[in-house]
Amino acid sequence: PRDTTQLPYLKVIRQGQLSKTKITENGKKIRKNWSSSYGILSDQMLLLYKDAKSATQSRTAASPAKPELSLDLNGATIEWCSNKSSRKNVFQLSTVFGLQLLLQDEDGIEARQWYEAIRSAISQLPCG
Ligand code: I3P
Repeated sequence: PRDTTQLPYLKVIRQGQLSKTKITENGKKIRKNWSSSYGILSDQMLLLYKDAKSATQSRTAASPAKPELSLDLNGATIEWCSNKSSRKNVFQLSTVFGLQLLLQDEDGIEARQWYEAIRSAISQLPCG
């Protein structure tokens, strides 16, 4: 697949595998459903695709592939949480639109790098 960092419409800060589950949607608690995904972090959004292949299949040169989930980072909050899952290296990302996700990676270093990259992106946005 082609290198998504070359795509002109996104400033890609980090990309790679991570696991996710929604826990709250529109302010309502929902049943967990962990799945692996391929994340692309830009300065304003975290895009979550099913896998790396679907992330790089753009419809046209000017429009990116549609993610399963796209999270607006402006005003979002992020925190480590050890009490919301039996999994290790879990952190929670909450958007202003009432969506709460748990994100996780088995590799503690990878998880910390994701956490730090997202935290830093949030802090550089107007409401961060
Ligand atoms: C849930 C599933 C989740 C688990 C969750 C269970 O059961 O096993 O993986 O979350 O735990 O309720 P079900 O498949 O029947 O919905 P973790 O893997 O994050 O621990 P929870 O109820 O303690 O959130």
